[in-house]
Amino acid sequence: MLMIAAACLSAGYARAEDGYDLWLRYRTSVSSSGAPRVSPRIDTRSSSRMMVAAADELRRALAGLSTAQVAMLGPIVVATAGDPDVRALDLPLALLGDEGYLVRTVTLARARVTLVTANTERGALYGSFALLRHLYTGGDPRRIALSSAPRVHLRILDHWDNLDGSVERGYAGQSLWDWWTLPDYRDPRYTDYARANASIGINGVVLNNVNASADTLTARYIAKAAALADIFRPYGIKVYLSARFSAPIELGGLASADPLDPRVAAWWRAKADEIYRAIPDFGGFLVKANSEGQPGPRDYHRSHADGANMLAAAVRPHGGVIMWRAFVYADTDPDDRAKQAWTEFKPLDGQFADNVIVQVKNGAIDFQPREPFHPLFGAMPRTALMPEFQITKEYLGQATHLAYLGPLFAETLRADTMAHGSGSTVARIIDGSIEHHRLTGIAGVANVGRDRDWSGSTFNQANWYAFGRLAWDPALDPRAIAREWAAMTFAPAIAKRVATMMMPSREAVVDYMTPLGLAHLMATGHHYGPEPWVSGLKRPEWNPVYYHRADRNGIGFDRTASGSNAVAQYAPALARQLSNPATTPPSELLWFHHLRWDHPMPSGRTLWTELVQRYDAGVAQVGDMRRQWNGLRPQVDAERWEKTATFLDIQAREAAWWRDASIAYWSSINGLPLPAGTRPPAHDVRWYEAQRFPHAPGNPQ
Ligand code: BDP
Repeated sequence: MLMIAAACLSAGYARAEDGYDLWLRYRTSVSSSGAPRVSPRIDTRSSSRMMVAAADELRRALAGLSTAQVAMLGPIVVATAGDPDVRALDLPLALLGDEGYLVRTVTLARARVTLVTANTERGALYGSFALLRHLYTGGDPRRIALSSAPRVHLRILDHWDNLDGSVERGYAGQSLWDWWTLPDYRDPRYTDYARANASIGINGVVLNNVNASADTLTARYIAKAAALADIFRPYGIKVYLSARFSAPIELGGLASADPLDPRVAAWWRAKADEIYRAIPDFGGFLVKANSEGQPGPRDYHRSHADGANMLAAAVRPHGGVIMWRAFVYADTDPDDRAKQAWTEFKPLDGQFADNVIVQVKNGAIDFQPREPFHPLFGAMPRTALMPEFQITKEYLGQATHLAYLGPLFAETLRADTMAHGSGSTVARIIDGSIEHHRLTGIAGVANVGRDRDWSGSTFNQANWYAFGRLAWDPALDPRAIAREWAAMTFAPAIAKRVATMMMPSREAVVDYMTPLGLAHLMATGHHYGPEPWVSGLKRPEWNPVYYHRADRNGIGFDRTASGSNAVAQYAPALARQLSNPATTPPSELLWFHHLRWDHPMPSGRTLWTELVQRYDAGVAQVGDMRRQWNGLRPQVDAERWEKTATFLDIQAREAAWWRDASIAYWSSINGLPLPAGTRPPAHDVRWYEAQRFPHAPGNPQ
């Protein structure tokens, strides 16, 4: 027995890491233990729950630093702008707003201290986390000068969690919320979840699926939401709920949910009042209406603005907001799916109440590995818009594929809409700097579940992290974010190498799944694996063939004037560029154009040869990541290394599957020989077509 224990200890068992600690790991290397070494002096000058949370975090984190580092840091003072000592220092706090922070080495009462300050306690909490980030990414504890304020107000995680514990498009186990034992049992994980969010500046959480059950709005579930809100409050996080538009019928016994019916409006007002009695700082509602079978105002021939504004009036007296989704495509509308949200929403510009923010997916279809930015950005200058990203990787290999999404998020945020002259990037539209909206926001569909490592894999944690950091400041560099994350998640010494491995990973997925602007070729329903051949489903836009339009002569979706003319939804200068294959970025080519298989590419190759080459590049990149990960083995703890290595093996196998199935299918359509030197697919297309994956996760029926 003793011998076993000793063996476990020497093998590092006592320090086994399972990813639970996320980037709040508070160890400076793989081998440091995190055991308290020295008690630093922390003076928060307030005993509010928020300041207690900040002090707890500082204490916990400083315990992982060396005695020398803690000594260099000196005492830490956390105080808001009203504190007389802070006032005397005359610091530049004005521009920090109510969430920004300033962390500095200063002299207070003749002693050198590290001061964390802000206009509000929430800012001071964020400043405390910024200080820890500085220290755990290798920053100097002696001379600290950090300052930052978020550029976007609502930084929100959308959970697609159902009341039965399942998670739509969730690949990290059951819902984190144990609805059944709430509100009584307050799992300590809820607090750890809040800490993680606060550390990256997330200040709102939508608790339930956009395909919402009306039960969420019953007194029983409001009490459960209130318990979570209470746990999250000291971490600066507000709770929101997805609202089912027809709830007045289902819960209220009304005959209709017509937004212009005064009884309906009164029902929602009473419901909002009830929620705010239980959750005084409730954030508001997120609504998916008239989308994929959900009820909405269109059922009563009212507009999306009518629906949103009616709800907005209900939450307005309490300071709440309505996040109204623009993810609509009607089964009756035969037009290009990519055009439908713009067609429906653009005419409503200027009609939404000022506590409504329209939530627009990053691209016009659906969270694909790559999509051009959604044409609504820049097209509704009199409406507050917030982008919606999908952190959970429904279409990017789900839990097992390593795809760092920082570059995907940044690509959308940096895209130039040209709507207000060149340089009117999506980031500058949505942060209010161009269109001057008071209400600004960014949402990400969470990848968090009850798995021990929260996100299904260590590297999926990086996507949660990157989302928060970019929501705070959309101008941040995704590579710098990857390094920061890797330094804290593993160790500063390997951060650069880990980031180097992460950076091309999303492009690799694009290449082996949907290269050159292809989209939505995934299997039906669960979206796991390739099914570009599917053509028999009821609605045209459910079929991959709708998106790629491949035939003997060519491939791609003509969205120019000779096709659906979706390009015309972009600003004229951009539309002109996108109308011509020669001035369309090759990465978006087949999104906008239907081209012959022998279309000459800028590389000098034909389109067919280039396509095959992209598949090969994607597969090769995964092999490369796997090799790089091997090289990192000595510097990563065994448990996290092994799981990642195994997942990379799965990814390598599945990347080859995607490549082979796709090439087999395209060649069955175009009848062309494989480009010289190409490895033939392992099987013929019929073999791939016969594969079935019942019970694939994330697809609750
Ligand atoms: C798609 C998902 C579906 C969601 C829908 C949405 O496949 O499960 O309900 O988006 O965003 O990506 O509403």
